[in-house]
Amino acid sequence: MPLALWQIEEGIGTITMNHPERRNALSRALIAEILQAFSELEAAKARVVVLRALPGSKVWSAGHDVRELPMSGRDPLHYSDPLEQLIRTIRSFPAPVIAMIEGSVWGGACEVCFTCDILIATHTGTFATTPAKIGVPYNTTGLLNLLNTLGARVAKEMLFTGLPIPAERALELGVLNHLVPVHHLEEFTYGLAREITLNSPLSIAVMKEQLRILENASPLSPETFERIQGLRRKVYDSKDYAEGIRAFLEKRKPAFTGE
Ligand code: YXS
Repeated sequence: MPLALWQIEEGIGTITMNHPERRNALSRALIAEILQAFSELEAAKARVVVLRALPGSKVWSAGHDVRELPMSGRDPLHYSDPLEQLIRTIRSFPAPVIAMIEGSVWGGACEVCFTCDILIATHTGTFATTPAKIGVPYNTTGLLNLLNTLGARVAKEMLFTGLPIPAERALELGVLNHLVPVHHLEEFTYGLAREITLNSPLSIAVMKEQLRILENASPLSPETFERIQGLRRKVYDSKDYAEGIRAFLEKRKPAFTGE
C-alpha cells in the first residue's frame, strides 16, 4: 500500500499521507514517497498543492520517525536528513503548498506544517514541538523557522514545555490562516486552492521565492554559526538524547539527568 497518495485535478495537486498505523510518522520511506509526489506534481505543473492526512485522522503526523533518529553521537537533524529535505522541498516548490490539518501534529511535523504557505485546520488540530521530550538538539533552520512563525515567547513556551497548543490558539497566534468546522474543511480548502489556480502561476512562484529569500535574510557570522553548532553537538552527544530515544522505544517516560 503506498505510504503517500497523490493526484491532480484542474491544476490542484493533493498529497495524502497514508500511514495511519504509524500515525504518519515521517520515516525515510514516507518522506521519499511525499518527495516523489511533489516531483510528479511539479512536472504536471500543479498550480497549488494540498498536503493532508486521510479524512478523519486523529493524528496528522507524529513527527520524525523516532526509530530512525541516530543514537547519540550523530546529528539527528543534519542538513541532508530526509525531514530537512522535505522542508526545503516545500519551501522551494514553485507553487503554494496548503497544509490541510485534521488531528494532532507533533515534533518535526510542526515544522513541515509551518513551512507550508497556507495553513487551514479544523478544531481537532493541535501542534506540539517536542525536541525537549526526546532530548533532541533542534537544528538552527528549524529554530529560525519557529521564531519566524511563532515569535520568541510562544516558540520558547512550545519548545520548553513540549505541550500541544490547540488550533484555536494557533489561529489567535497567526500560525493558522483559517480554522473551519470539520465538515467544511475540504470544501473551504479546495475553494481557496481554486482561487489560486485562477491567478498567474509565474507571478505567484516568483513572489513565493522572493518571500523565502527575504525570510532568511538575517545573516549569521561564521563564528555565530559555529557557536550554535557546538551547542547542538553538546546535546546530541548527551546521555539525555540516548535516554529520550530509548524511553520512546520502550514506551516509558524518560528519566533525564541533564548530562
Ligand atoms: O508500537 P507500534 O509499532 O504499534 O507503533 C506505534 C508507535 O510506535 C508509532 N509511532 C511512531 N513511530 C515512530 N516515530 C514516531 N514519532 C511515532 N509516533 C507514533 O505509531 C504506532 C501507534 O502509536 P500509538 O499507539 O502511540 O498511537 P496513539 O494514537 O495512542 O498516539 C498517537 C501519538 C502521536 C500521540 C503518539 O504516538 C505519540 O506521542 N507519538 C510521538 C509523538 C512525538 O513525540 N513526536 C516527535 C518525534 S521526534 C521529532 O519529530 C523531532 C526529532 S523533534 O522532536 O526535534 O521535533
